[in-house]
Amino acid sequence: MTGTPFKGLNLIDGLWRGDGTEFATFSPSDLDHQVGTYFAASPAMADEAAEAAQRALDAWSRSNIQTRSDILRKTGDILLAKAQDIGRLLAEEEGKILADAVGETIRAGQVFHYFAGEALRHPGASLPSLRQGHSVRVDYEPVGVCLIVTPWNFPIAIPAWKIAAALAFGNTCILKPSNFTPGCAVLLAQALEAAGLPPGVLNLVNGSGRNLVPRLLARADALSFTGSTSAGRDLLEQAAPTMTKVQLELGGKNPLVVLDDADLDLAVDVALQGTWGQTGQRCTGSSRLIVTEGVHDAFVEKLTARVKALKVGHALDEASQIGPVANAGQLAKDKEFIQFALDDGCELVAGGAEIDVGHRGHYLAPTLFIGTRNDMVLNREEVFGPVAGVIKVHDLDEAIATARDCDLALSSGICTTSLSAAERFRRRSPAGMVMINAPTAGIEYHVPFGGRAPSGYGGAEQGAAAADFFTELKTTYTNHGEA
Ligand code: UN1
Repeated sequence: MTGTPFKGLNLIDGLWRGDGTEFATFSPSDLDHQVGTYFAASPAMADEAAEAAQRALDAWSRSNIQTRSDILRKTGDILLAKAQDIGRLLAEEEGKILADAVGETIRAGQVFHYFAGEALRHPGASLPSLRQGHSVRVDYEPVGVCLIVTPWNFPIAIPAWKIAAALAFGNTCILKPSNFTPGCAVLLAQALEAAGLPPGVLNLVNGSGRNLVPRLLARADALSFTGSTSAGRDLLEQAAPTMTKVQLELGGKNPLVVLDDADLDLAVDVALQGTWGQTGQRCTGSSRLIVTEGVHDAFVEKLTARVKALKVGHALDEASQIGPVANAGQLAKDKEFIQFALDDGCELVAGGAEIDVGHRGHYLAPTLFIGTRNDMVLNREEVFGPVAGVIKVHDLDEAIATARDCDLALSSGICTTSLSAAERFRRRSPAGMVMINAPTAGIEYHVPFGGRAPSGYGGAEQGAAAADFFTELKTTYTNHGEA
């Protein structure tokens, strides 16, 4: 796994710039492997990026929708054509297994194709007026310069779904990706440029979020952010004085309920994928497995065997089912939660420690605790790693009460063969998304995605809902005088 590191520059006003302080990324699968070299933009460069986005806004916001659609479609074509190469860089830098990384790149390509269509279906309406000789029309105008701040866990899909939507509706963008995974953001910006996006419409700045984001935010008209709830709350406070439009996709502590009548094998599959898939590093991942007592022991037995059998390994090793934890900070956090669970007296039935897979990486065995209670730290806070606990309950009502007893409300799931139990759970779940006999993670781009506060704020992303955030309403009354 050697070779020359990928070199990713910043893109400001159509120029690829290698000034700024150099920094490197290393593969979490093999810490001796440097994946990329990047350049942390200076505050002055951030200002230049914001000014470029402001200058480009007038022409782009008035650009022909066919032009926008063509650029988005071509970007999608490029991402799909290069999915193997982009996926490989993603897998090396983030640590998710190659199949998932290629799949995520394909998803990003499809997102661009979807928004190529949305650019043409730009919303708007013309209505009769209550007054004779008048008419009313409702237009959806671009918001302006959109600051896009994205995390490391979906380094191409999340930038794609924010940027594709922003551009479709005539906004310009500044992208500030996670410092752990800037590679895909560079490749995405290159794809947009190759597809014909004019200079300044998308600007990319790498570097310290603490230094750059407040500066960029002060010059932006909107912020779309995906990350932790605490970082989101902080950004919301920063945006308050200027009342800058803010969209936040934040943490989850997603319950998966398994009832006595569930199809047991399906429930085990759903739990396994939703909880440990992508090393548990998804805000939509299941982390509280709430199981009714009739099926509890059988479920735990089957699930434990499957969790123990999961093959953890290098992201590029075809045999791997789960890659490493993405970075040292996240690994330390995962281990801290394992310790909290042990201190609370939970019973460890799988994993619980780092493992040696023959590379110097952040490898943590998929971890499962049983005998946990909903009021324990393990079940209160987002872990964002391959660590989860089972909570035993008596029946559906206790399962619903337990699922609801949580500050976060992103996704929730239930495994049952009872239509009425599923419907009862669906109605009572406070989460923005409910999955029935399906993992809590794994979302589709043509429908709204988002949680309710404090898991989300400012409206959903993707699907038809994307237009709500990336446009501003204007209602026009015309007295044309024609009776
Ligand atoms: C998915 O579940 O397919 O950061 C995507 C996250 C989410 C994306 C989840 N914003 O995990």
